Amino acid sequence: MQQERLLKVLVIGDLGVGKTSIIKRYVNQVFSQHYRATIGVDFALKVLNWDHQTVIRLQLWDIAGQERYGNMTRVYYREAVGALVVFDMTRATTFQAVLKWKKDLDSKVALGNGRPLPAVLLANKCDQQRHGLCSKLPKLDNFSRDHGFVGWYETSAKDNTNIDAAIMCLVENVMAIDTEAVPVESDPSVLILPAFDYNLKERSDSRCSVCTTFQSSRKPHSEL
Ligand SMILES: Nc1nc2c(ncn2[C@@H]2O[C@H](COP(=O)(O)OP(=O)(O)OP(=O)(O)O)[C@@H](O)[C@H]2O)c(=O)[nH]1
Ligand SMILES: [Mg+2]
Repeated sequence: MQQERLLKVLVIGDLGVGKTSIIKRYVNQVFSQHYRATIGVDFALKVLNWDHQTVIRLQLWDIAGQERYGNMTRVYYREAVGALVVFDMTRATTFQAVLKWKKDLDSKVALGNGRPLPAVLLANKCDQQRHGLCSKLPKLDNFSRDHGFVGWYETSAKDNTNIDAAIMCLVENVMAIDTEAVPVESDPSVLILPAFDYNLKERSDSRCSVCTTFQSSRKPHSEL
């Protein structure tokens, strides 16, 4: 029987680095030189026949790079399972912002097992090799490994270079993660109960980590 999986993937990075263009290239096979800043967030869907048993509904969240939407990212990131972090090879400031975006991501969302979301780094606009800092950019192998990216690619939404490869790399990493690792945002208002160990029933004084704040009115587990 076929199963369907919905994967929410974030596309983040500074203003004008090409996030919308990458998504449009990937989903609609089009590119436009015309720049219109994304307002807040936009969405796109791509259906992938992953294998004989699995259809993936890849939901791409195109997050605006403009600073003014920064305080919304916690909401946008919720329940995401992976991210593309994009910078513009022709603008050094957008590369410097990569770590800011990665930090924002890791501080606001994690997988169910607490691990960071798999993220792939995209050095976009590689068709502009002769402009800006492109030629000065070191190979990003060490950088991406040191900062917890699962991989990195030079991409061009304009020339359709490595867009598919980068997204496939991300999806493969997401799919490789244990299916038990249901993504949840680390929300302090959500109480996650540990598995109950019946062998501990006799030890009425033993403290379970989630109960310590309720010590005064604590009931035995059997009454919960
Ligand atoms: N040469 C070249 N231009 C690109 C490429 N990708 C995007 N652009 C151009 O860069 C500009 C910005 O692209 P967008 O995709 O709108 O950038 P964005 O990251 O979505 O920007 P915000 O929505 O403001 O965060 C547009 O003029 C695009 O045509 C690329 O690979 N090569
Ligand atoms: Mg955009």
